[in-house]
Amino acid sequence: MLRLQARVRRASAEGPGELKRTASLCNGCTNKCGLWINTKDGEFATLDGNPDNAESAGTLCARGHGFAQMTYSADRLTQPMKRMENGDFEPISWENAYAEISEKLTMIIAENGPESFAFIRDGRPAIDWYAPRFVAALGSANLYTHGASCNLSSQSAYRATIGGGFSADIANSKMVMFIGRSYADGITPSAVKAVADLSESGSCKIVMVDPRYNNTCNFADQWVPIKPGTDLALVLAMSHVLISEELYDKDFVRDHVLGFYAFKKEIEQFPPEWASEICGVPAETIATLAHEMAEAAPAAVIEPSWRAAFGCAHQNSFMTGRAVAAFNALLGNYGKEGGALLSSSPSLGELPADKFPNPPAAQVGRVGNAEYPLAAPGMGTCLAALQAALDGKMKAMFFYQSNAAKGYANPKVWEEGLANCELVVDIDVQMSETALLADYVLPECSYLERMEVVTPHGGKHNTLTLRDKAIEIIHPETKPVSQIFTELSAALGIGQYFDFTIEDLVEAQLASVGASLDEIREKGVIELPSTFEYGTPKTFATPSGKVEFFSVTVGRAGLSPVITWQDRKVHPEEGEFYFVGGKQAVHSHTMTTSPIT
Ligand SMILES: Nc1nc2c(c(=O)[nH]1)N[C@H]1C(S)=C(S)[C@@H](COP(=O)(O)OP(=O)(O)OC[C@H]3O[C@@H](n4cnc5c(=O)[nH]c(N)nc54)[C@H](O)[C@@H]3O)O[C@H]1N2
Ligand SMILES: Nc1nc2c(c(=O)[nH]1)N[C@H]1C(S)=C(S)[C@@H](COP(=O)(O)OP(=O)(O)OC[C@H]3O[C@@H](n4cnc5c(=O)[nH]c(N)nc54)[C@H](O)[C@@H]3O)O[C@H]1N2
Ligand code: SF4
Ligand SMILES: [Mo]
Repeated sequence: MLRLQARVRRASAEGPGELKRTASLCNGCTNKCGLWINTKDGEFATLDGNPDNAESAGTLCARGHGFAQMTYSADRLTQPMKRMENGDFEPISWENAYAEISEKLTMIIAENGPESFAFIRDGRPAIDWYAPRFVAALGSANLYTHGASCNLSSQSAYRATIGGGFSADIANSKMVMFIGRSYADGITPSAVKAVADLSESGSCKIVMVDPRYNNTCNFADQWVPIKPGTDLALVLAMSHVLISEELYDKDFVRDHVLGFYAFKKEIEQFPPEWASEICGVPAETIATLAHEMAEAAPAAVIEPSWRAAFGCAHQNSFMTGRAVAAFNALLGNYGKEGGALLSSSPSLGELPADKFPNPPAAQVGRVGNAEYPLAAPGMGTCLAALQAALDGKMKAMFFYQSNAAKGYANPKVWEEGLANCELVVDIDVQMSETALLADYVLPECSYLERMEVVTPHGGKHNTLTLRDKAIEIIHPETKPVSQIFTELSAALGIGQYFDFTIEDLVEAQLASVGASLDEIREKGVIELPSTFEYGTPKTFATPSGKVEFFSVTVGRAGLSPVITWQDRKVHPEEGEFYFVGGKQAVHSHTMTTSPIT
């Protein structure tokens, strides 16, 4: 665990000396909240939320404040480490680490093909730029996020049903239903503020569907306790009410839905009384919720949720995601004020090909694509890579900023899979459980000590944000991700794809949209032209261009093409309990909780 409190070394924010501020993004979790890092005499002093950041709007959570201190933590990795035959780790120079890793990886790929190498990471800006390039330059397509332990199922379901993700326009909603999503526990600070403001305004009915009374229930008008893993029954029954009582948006369905009649027929068998038996929510409550949502539509929405309820946890998570997307379609709320807004992201322009040549696309498919054809392509399923390792086919695995062996569930199986590999490399800031199973551990400098690629954000505003370097590197043998990939690639003979500094890259990215480094440093954000406007989308990015209540693609993958009931896989025996997982507001996954000695 990164021990933060006792070892804080902060320049006093008060007293003589000027505070210098540097634009950055928090690295305490996936949210990437915008920050100003205040330093004095080269040391971290304080940080402030950046009010110009369109997503976090100046808000930060307690973790964000505390996490900055990790830079000075005594538990940081300070030099590259190599696991010896007896299992102990010993320091190794960067030069030797690069040389040994390169030799082993080159041999593995030569003997077993590029499909025997996989890269798994927590999808964040820098690595999202470097890893695809690195993996492709080696001829592999095996790039995965940690999504299989987060929201791969719901994201894949939204992709199959509406062509991509969506957000809930809660500030303008008259009724919002959260299904297993707690802003105040699985914190997004700006969202906590939004839901608190909404609660105070009294203009919106907030419904919280959760087996436990989570911390966001304090802002809710109604808590709907439900049996874990049965949310699909609730959503199908609410759909049944809308359709059987003709309360759905008929114009939207006529123009934008594929498979409505198949779905209508299918869910005749799923009235509230049926669902009540399964999910434990009284039939009258289900019917009333459906009536109220219809009344408030189109300014009514089921929020997309994130992890626990149907992000990945249950066998029916994918089907639940489809049903949620379909219910929103019945409300006719896509693109509408207070409804469900389709996700979008601005693109940067092309980078000059002479300086930033693109590696050719891999000739082999990604391991797992055949077995899991519905997995969102930007994520893939790392469980397929693990299975290949267990089967002896995946020989080399790289991890970046992700602790699979502790946090992705089934740690013993990960341990077994990694033990089967001939080469495991982990890039981390501390000796995580995955690092402990690696052959080489490469220490990154902390996020205060590095500049990273520019990050585009979409939504109502199109913006670019920057994580800039706020302080000099403290431990001289730690390096930023950009430098690690440039140097490792050179050792691997693929250096031509990384022959630039991070400053070159950031400047080229900014130039591609007519912006400059000085400009983004001044506000920490650059506003790009916005294309957002309310209104029903003309088309959805699905094969039919419609919201697919019936999907040929899903049918081909061996699942029911029409959205229907599917049970959770495991049920407690008599005398056993359901296991419900959830975030704690003060912790970030394993990185603040796992005991490392
Ligand atoms: N029981 C349970 N399991 C869960 C969850 C849960 O709620 N309960 N949540 C799930 C979810 S939603 C997710 S997204 C996953 C997340 O799972 P992971 O992606 O594994 O995230 P963490 O556990 O936070 O591990 C992040 C790792 O990155 C390292 N790190 C921190 N800063 C840096 C840096 O600057 N550079 C580098 N290179 N490394 C850094 C940390 O030391 C840590 O080892 O966990 C999932 N697992
Ligand atoms: N404090 C903190 N905040 C974080 C993170 C963190 O590590 N720590 N990580 C970030 C990340 S990566 C993510 S993915 C998000 C996750 O954000 P959330 O998805 O909101 O987080 P969870 O806490 O995993 O789950 C939310 C709620 O789902 C409930 N739940 C569990 N099972 C079920 C079920 O079957 N049905 C229903 N209806 N409810 C259920 C739990 O009781 C919990 O209150 O949080 C982000 N914010
Ligand atoms: S939610 Fe908290 S920990 Fe996560 S990025 Fe924002 S401030 Fe950092
Ligand atoms: Mo997550």
